[in-house]
Amino acid sequence: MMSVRSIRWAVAGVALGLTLAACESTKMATGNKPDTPPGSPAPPVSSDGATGVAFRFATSGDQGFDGWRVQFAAKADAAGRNDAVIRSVLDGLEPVEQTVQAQSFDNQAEFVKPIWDYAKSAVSPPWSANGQAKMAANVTSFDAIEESYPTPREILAAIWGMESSYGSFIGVDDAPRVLASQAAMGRRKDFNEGELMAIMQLIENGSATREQFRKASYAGALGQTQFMPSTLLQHGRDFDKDGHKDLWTSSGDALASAANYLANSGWKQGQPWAVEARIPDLFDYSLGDGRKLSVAAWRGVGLLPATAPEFANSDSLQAELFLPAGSYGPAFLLFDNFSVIKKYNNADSYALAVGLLADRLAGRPDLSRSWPTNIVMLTQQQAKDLQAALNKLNYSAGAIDGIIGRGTRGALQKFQKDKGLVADGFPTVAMLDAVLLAANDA
Ligand SMILES: [Ca+2]
Repeated sequence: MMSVRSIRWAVAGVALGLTLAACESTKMATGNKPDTPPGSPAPPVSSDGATGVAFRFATSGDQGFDGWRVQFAAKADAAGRNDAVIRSVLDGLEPVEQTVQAQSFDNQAEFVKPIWDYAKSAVSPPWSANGQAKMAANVTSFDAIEESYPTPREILAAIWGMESSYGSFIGVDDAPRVLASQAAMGRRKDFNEGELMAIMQLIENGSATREQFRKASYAGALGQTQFMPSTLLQHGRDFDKDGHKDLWTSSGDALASAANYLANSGWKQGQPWAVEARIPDLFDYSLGDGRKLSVAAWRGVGLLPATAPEFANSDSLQAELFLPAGSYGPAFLLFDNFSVIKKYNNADSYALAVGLLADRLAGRPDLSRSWPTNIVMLTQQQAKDLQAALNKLNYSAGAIDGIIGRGTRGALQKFQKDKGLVADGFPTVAMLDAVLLAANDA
């Protein structure tokens, strides 16, 4: 299954625009109901909500949507949201045509393309050069943000680049409309309603205006760092101190908000996200099964930093061996900060692209090994066939969902090890054939 976070990649020319839904269900704080303006008549009493305001909206032409909207307005009212804000967010909304919205979600490609395709796009020379120019142009902001937050500027700049082409592409959808459409359809209803509540709170507390929410991704992600509304509410910063958390037009606010979010997600200052590793001949690739060992232990089995002077400043740091292309491409020791990037967006492909772009932006050497160009990736159906066959052979690949995650890779590694093959867990077509053959004989 897709995680609750979702991303969309759009590669067009040199521009790699990515919109992110850095979204997490958030328990909404239900503050005190703002006072009724002086001179207003007492609200009518009914069972609709705390103040008993009956919400009426012009019909959207969709009965199901209209019904959901009235109910949700009452819910927001009961949760203490301001009546005028509730109206401003929900009035005039029409549901997004579902085939259109479903297509947008289906087009999220991170599980279809090979993981390194994103990394290759992200670190292309024009893309990196653009990022370095943007870092130079915003050096004062980056200096100040690095004073206050643990995350280095190149990571923030890489996220900025991935999310919005360094602030140049921030989306054209109305966040309330896309979130309401999902909620009304019953898709992740609690999550989408929570995001709508967060929008109302952000408008109430002056962080942002209703108009700003009209510039969002198809998933409701906002501004230059593509925060979901609840993320903005929880982690947003008013860096330029103008009273607003403006992710749309203030790159300082956007970058400081990203820095604060990563800090709150546990970024460890001074630690790398990953370091490329050189694998010795005759290596047991099954060590790349997600286990964490100390840097000293990885050295003990023969790993060396490929281009960096050291893996990390401490041999006792724990790291995981990551083999995105199995034995056919670069290998990495991943540190805890890789998981922190994934809290922004829970896809290995995303975190890898951010990390590699950050390395380029910081002027670190390019990878010592290139990504494979001649490997045919499995289709989703083939991936399902692989999972089913591994399960039949009792290797426990997990759910048959066509997504090659760690479960499938781990199961394939066990199969490879038992057959005396290079146990890199990498699902080539030849490997699929070998597993299918074994499953047929079983
Ligand atoms: Ca501001």
